[in-house]
Amino acid sequence: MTNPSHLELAHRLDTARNGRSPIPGITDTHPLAIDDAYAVQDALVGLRKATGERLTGVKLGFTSKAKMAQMGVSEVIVGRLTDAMRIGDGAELDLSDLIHPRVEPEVAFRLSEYVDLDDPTTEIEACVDAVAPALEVIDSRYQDFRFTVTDVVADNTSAAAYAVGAWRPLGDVANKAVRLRTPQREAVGSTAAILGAPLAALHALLAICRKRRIPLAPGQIVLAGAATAALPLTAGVTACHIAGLGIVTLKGR
Ligand code: OOG
Repeated sequence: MTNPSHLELAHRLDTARNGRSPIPGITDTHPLAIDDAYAVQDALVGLRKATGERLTGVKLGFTSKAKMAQMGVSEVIVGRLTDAMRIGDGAELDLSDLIHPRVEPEVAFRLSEYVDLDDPTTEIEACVDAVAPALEVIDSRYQDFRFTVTDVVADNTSAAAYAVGAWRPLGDVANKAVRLRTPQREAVGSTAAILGAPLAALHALLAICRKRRIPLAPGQIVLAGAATAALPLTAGVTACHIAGLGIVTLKGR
């Protein structure tokens, strides 16, 4: 792709986020191949790193059938998390910094080991030491949350903010009840919605990080993808409860 460049598209998306002014989908006017979309995401994350932000982990998107159906897509995608997106358990999130935020209940994993992407025998579970309930706030930089898969990859998979509850040693997280409650609405589901089991999401992550050359380092976290469709994030307390893992909250204001 020669025109517009990856960096130019990254600037457009970053300006939309900073100015809280959503833009039309890139693919409304230009074709965008998946490799180019990840190159735009790299450039966008590079712009954030240039302002001093540090990478804190990765997130998967479209790991649940409900999400795929909600957004009309069918492939798992990966985005990057930074320290500027992290909010404490129970902490406030200023909604006026966001365009049209939505929230999702997720399972978070903590990496304790460097993940060797080039070693075919790498077992990603062995690189994870803890698990926690999490809330992910997504905020598409596209008008009306309308995008194609490649648009949303370029937009760092709509990543905006996240909160993680108390970590527990990695145990069985398959088939656990999940409840997301916002001040107005509730969504219930199961961790089975995450590619059948959250550990399957880790395998999908390894495959996609190998392909996209995204390093995974100790201390980083992995958001394994939503267990239900996303709900609008509004003022007040929003909570995600996962059976066996506990609760995490944030307060929109
Ligand atoms: C893309 C992000 C989706 C998930 O968990 O499926 C996502 C979006 O819907 O804006 O994070």
